[in-house]
Formats: sequence, C-alpha cells, structure tokens
Amino acid sequence: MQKVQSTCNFCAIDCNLDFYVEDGKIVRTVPTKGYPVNDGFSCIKGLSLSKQQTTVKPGALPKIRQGDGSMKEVSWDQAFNHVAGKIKELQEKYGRESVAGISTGQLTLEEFAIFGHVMRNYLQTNVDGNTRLCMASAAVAHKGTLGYDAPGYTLQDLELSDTLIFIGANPVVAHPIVWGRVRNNKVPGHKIIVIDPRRSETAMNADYHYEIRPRSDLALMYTLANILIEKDWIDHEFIEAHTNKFDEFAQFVKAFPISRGVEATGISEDRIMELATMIHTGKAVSFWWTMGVNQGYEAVTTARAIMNLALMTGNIGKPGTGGNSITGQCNAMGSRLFSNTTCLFGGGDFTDEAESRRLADIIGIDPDLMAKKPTIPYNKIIEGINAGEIKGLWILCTNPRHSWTNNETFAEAAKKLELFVVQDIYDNIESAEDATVYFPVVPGIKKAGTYINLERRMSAMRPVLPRGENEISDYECILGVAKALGMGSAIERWETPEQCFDMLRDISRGRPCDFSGVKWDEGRQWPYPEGREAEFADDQRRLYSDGVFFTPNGKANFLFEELLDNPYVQTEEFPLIYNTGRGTVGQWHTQSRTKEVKFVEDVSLKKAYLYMNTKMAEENDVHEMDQVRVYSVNGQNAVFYVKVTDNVPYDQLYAPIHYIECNKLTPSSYDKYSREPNYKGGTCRFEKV
Ligand SMILES: Nc1nc2c(c(=O)[nH]1)N[C@H]1C(S)=C(S)[C@@H](COP(=O)(O)OP(=O)(O)OC[C@H]3O[C@@H](n4cnc5c(=O)[nH]c(N)nc54)[C@H](O)[C@@H]3O)O[C@H]1N2
Ligand SMILES: Nc1nc2c(c(=O)[nH]1)N[C@H]1C(S)=C(S)[C@@H](COP(=O)(O)OP(=O)(O)OC[C@H]3O[C@@H](n4cnc5c(=O)[nH]c(N)nc54)[C@H](O)[C@@H]3O)O[C@H]1N2
Ligand code: SF4
Ligand SMILES: [Mo]
Repeated sequence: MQKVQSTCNFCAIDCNLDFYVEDGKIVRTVPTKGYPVNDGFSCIKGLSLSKQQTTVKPGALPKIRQGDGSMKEVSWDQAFNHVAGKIKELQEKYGRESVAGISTGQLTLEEFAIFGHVMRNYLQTNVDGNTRLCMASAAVAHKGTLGYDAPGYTLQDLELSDTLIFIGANPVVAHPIVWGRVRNNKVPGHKIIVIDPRRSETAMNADYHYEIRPRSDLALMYTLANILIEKDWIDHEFIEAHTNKFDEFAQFVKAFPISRGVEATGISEDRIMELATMIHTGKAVSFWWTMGVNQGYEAVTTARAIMNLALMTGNIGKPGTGGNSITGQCNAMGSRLFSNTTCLFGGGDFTDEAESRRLADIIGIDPDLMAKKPTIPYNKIIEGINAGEIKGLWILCTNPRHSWTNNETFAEAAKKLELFVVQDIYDNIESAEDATVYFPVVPGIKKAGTYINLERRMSAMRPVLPRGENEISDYECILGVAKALGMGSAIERWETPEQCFDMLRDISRGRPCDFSGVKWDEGRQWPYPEGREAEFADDQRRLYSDGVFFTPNGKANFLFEELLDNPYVQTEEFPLIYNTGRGTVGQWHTQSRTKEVKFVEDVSLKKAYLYMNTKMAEENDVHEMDQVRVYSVNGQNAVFYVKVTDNVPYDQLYAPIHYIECNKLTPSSYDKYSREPNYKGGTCRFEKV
C-alpha cells in the first residue's frame, strides 16, 4: 500500500490528508498527524475526497454543442482548436474584450496563473473569479489599511488569544479546523464572542453572542472605537509609532456616541459597554471576520473598521491578536495574488511599468503583451453579456448559474453566448446546461500544484491517483488552448505546473509574498525568502510583529467614512431580511461535489429550505416542513421548505446557499469598492403554499 500526503481542496484551511492507495484506488484517508494546520483532524469533506475516484467519470472526452442542440464528444485536439478558433473569430469580429473568463479560488496557483497569462496577457481581455463573491472586500480592505493583501495571522493565534471576537463568521460549520483550534485554546478564562444577527452554530457555542441587527456592524465598530478613545483604553505608543491618521479617526468617531450604536444594532447600552470592556481588559484580543462582513453594501469600510479596533488597541502582530479575515476557498489567497485579474502576479499594479517589464522578462513575453489594466468586475462581465457586448465566456471550477447573485441574470446571459466553455469535473452542474463546449478535467486527487491557505501557507497538492487515457488537468487543458491559439514563444516557459511555479517564485522575490525559498512540493508560510531560511524556520509565523506595514511609510492606515444608506431597508411590501450562508459542515456551495457523499446526503434535505422564527411561523400558521413562497425585493420568487427555529430573529429568514433557489432571490447590489455582492442584505416577504 502506498501513502500519499496531499491537501484537501475544499476550504481555506488546506488540511493535509494521508491517502492510502492500493491497486490504483484510495482505500483509506487519514488526516495527517503532525501537520501544523490540522494535526490529525479534518472534517467529513476532506475524508470524502476519495469519492471522486468513482463519481468523476474516468476518461471523459470534451464535448461540443451541435446545430441540433445535442453535445457531441470530440478529441481534445479538436476541442482546443474549436475553442481557440472561436475566441479569435469573436475577438476579430467584436473586439478583444468580447471574450471573458470567470475563474475561481479552488484551482492551483499554477492553474490561475496560466489562465491569467493566456486570457489577460496574451488575449488582453477580462477574467474575474468567484473570489469576487467571497474575499474581494477583505482584499481591498487589507490593501488600504496594511498596504498589501496580507492577512498577518497564523492559526496558532486562535489558541493564544484570551478574547476571540467572531464577526459574521460561523467557523463551527464553515471552518471546522478553525473551531478545533479555538477549542484547543488553553488560556485561562478566555472568552469567545460572536457578533451575528442569527444564533449561528458558533454563537451557540460561544460565551457571548451579540445578535445585532443585520448590516449594523459598521455603526457598532465606530461606537466601540469611540468608547475606547473616550475611556482612554487605547495603545498610544503603538498608535504613535505605527499608524497614520489616528487623530482624524478619533475626531470622526465622536459622531458615534453609544446611543447611536444602540439605535443601529438593537443591542443595549450595557451590553455594548460590556463588549468594549472585554476588548479593553483582554491581553491578547483577536477579531475574526468572514462573509457576514465581506458580503455587504459597505463591506470594505466595515472590514477596515474592524482592523482599526485592532490597531488602536495595539492588538496586532503579537501572539493571539489581529484584525483577521478568514478566507473561504482552498486557494482564495492564491487567486488574490496570482490570477492576474485585479493585480499583476505577486500583487503589483498594472500601471507600474518597471514591475510589468520585470514580470514580462521572467515569464517570457513581450512587455507589450502584458495586461495593462485590472479586469472589469464579475457583475460587469455578466451585464456585458446581457447587453450583447460580450459574446464568449470561459468558466472554470465555478458554478455561477447557481452561486451568482440574482442568478436568473446569469441564466439569461448563458443563453446569449456564442461561445460558452464550461470546464469542470462534473458535466451535470447547472452552469453546463447552456454550455457550447464542455471540458472534463480530472479532480484534485489526480493532479499536482500549490495552494495558499488562510494563514499564507503554501500547501502542496500531490497526485494521489494515476491518470487514465484522455484524462487531463486544468493546467493542461488551458495549455492546450494556448497552443491552439498559436501563442508560440509566449507559452514556451509554461510547459508544466512546476515550471510555472518556478516563475512565480521568481516573481515573488522581494515582494511581501516572497516565497523564493520555498521549493516545489513544499508546505511553508510566506514570506520565506531564499537565503534567509533560518530566520523563517518557525512554521507558525505571523506578520507585523515588528510593527512595520507594507504602506509607503511603513505605518498602518486608519481608514473610515460615513455610513451609507442601506439600499434594502425593510418596508411594508418586503418586511423581512433575507439572510443567506452555509447550511451544514458536509455541504459545499452548489453541492456538485458533496451531494455524492452518502453520509452528507443522508442527513441533508434534497430540496431548498430556509429557517424561520417560531413566532413568525406561528403567526402565519406555518409548521415544520410546510412550504412557503418567498417574494424577493429583486422581483423573483421561489418555494422553500420551512424549518422552524428560535435561532433566527423574528423579522429574518435564513436560506442555506446549497440550493439554486437561494440566489434566485438575492439582489444585484454590491459594495462600491470591492464590487462584492451584498448577498446577505436583501429583503423579502412570504406566503404559505
Ligand atoms: N461546510 C462548508 N464550509 C465552507 C463552505 C461551504 O460551502 N460549506 N464555503 C467556504 C467558503 S468559500 C467561505 S467564503 C466560508 C464562509 O464562511 P462564513 O462566512 O463563516 O459563512 P456564512 O454562513 O456565509 O456567513 C457567516 C455568518 O454571517 C452572518 N451574517 C449575516 N448578515 C450579517 C451581518 O449583517 N452582520 C454580521 N456580523 N453577521 C452577519 C450569517 O448569519 C452567518 O452566520 O466558508 C467556507 N467553508
Ligand atoms: N447567497 C449567497 N451566495 C453565495 C455566497 C453566500 O454566502 N450567499 N457565498 C459566495 C461564496 S463566498 C463563494 S466562494 C461562491 C462559491 O460559488 P461556486 O464557485 O460557484 O461554487 P462551487 O460549488 O464551489 O463551484 C465549484 C465548481 O468547481 C467544480 N470543480 C471541483 N474541482 C474542480 C477541478 O479540479 N477543476 C475544475 N475545473 N472544476 C472543479 C465543482 O464541480 C463545481 O462545479 O458562492 C458565493 N455565493
Ligand atoms: S473542508 Fe476544510 S476543514 Fe474540512 S478537511 Fe477540507 S480543508 Fe479541512
Ligand atoms: Mo467563499
């Protein structure tokens, strides 16, 4: 029996697992003992990765839509030539930007990079990713406050903090290993605090739960800042030495007396004071935010306000502290820095000509062929298709027909495309219904590459199973199209993922994400510069311990602005908040991968459901598992089964995202800086069916 250690490619923890292989089959999967991330633990999703050896059809061939509407299998070469020809034809006829791509945070670093190279550099067009739906707000917030998209923490901080504050994060369901690390926390008297309008699974397990009104986080953060300043519960020395613009910030939050916080959040004055006092008395306070913050109409500003609290109390760069964003997908961190979508490879600006030339030299391309501006955002791509300006779309490792906000707009777009390439491991995902080309690729267990986890750890994905005839990876698939496009010397240095990794390593040299000392197939946190390995030997490292940030003067920025008007206030017509998010540990997003896991299937509902407050249900004569039709402010409606609970407030519904109905009802509304959808902030009403 052979043992292969590899990385789980579901969530951003990037657990390592030992796969035992016999006769070309995975016979046992065991979480890797001693691995600094998950040390012998994992969740059911990682343990179920072996299912893909049977559920992903082996040896599948690509398919092309025929005149009669049917899909016909063709050889890989035929498919590459067809797609390359069609891309060129569309670009000639309608202009370069008439073709676009939507990528993901769930492929390897090398796969994003080659896709970004082909589409953004060579074809000079737009590619956005599902990372926009997830981490864009955090990325923009980090750049402004810290000077670079560099979350500073290490997972060990969860064990070292005495005051852990989770804001819009539900790790019990979404990041079980994060929660495992919290449970390992041995600091005497440590407190776990949750800020979430809903009594989430994490709130149920916390010491304190502040059930604020949805979208009132920003007002709460400013109110807390004001209290901390008024009481002089701040770290003057740190502020003075390591931050910019504190005085302006202090002046600004004077407009947030505690009464304003009470009015916005619905939390009493005493309880807001209690929270401020815990931030003050904590010796190592850590703030952890996820989608309850990122997916809002003033998400970037809220994330900045959280980091402001960490900065003003000096809770950053020290063990157990930080204003920390928890990442979602296995390689969201990688896609943020190496997809060539919103920044150059390695985080540089498209306008930085010297940096652009340096990169062109490393990747072997004429500097004129480098992308010159950031991509248009996801929503502009979908709107562009619906407006008839974008005619070709290539999506890989994402299922937007299901996951995109107001998803009927994607359904509409898909039907208008002249070329719609869907690259996935399953041909039955909702997004493939209108595909004109389907590329079947192998799942993670059959390929090699690198992920970066939530604490900046490069994590090696190693092929666990051999490949059969016709089986190719995402990397090879993109390379095939690149060659068919006639890229010639512009793709010469990109023959294998390993070669690509070497180029990215060179690119990272001297940048904050410097991983020049990391070898292919090695797991390490960045930075890890070549020649300074001994200095960076600790494998649980955090950034900013020297108080130096990535801004021009090395100081972190206090960034703030007035509250915006909520685009979706509750009205008589739409009196309820429509909250959405993860359902259970076993279910992953659009469920293409997890619905096959028998254990998960046995305990999950097959049809869309939502949670409704007990009193609301009683008043409307709704009982457990009755059906209701929900009418959304976006003009759509859908039917859901009802689960009755006290964990959701009276005037809210909570719909798990794992059913396509969920995003039928979310609005086309975005944060103005990050363009991330305001997925958790719609309004609705319902009637019993
Ligand atoms: N099992 C499982 N795990 C996953 C995933 C999965 O699909 N399934 N997906 C992964 C991915 S890509 C991601 S991004 C993460 C997401 O991880 P999380 O962000 O933790 O998950 P969500 O359920 O989307 O949202 C978290 C909480 O935000 C709350 N919330 C809603 N509105 C507000 C608000 O106005 N203020 C505050 N403070 N809270 C609010 C919701 O009630 C919810 O409990 O999970 C990852 N892990
Ligand atoms: N209402 C609402 N909507 C949301 C959210 C929310 O909280 N509320 N959360 C948003 C967030 S944070 C996210 S990250 C998105 C996720 O949204 P999606 O990215 O659309 O969801 P997934 O189901 O993860 O889609 C991944 C696809 O990749 C395929 N796949 C798996 N492995 C491979 C591979 O190796 N190669 C290829 N080519 N394909 C593969 C899977 O079969 C699947 O079809 O949803 C967003 N949508
Ligand atoms: S889904 Fe996340 S927590 Fe579960 S095994 Fe995979 S990486 Fe670990
Ligand atoms: Mo995500």
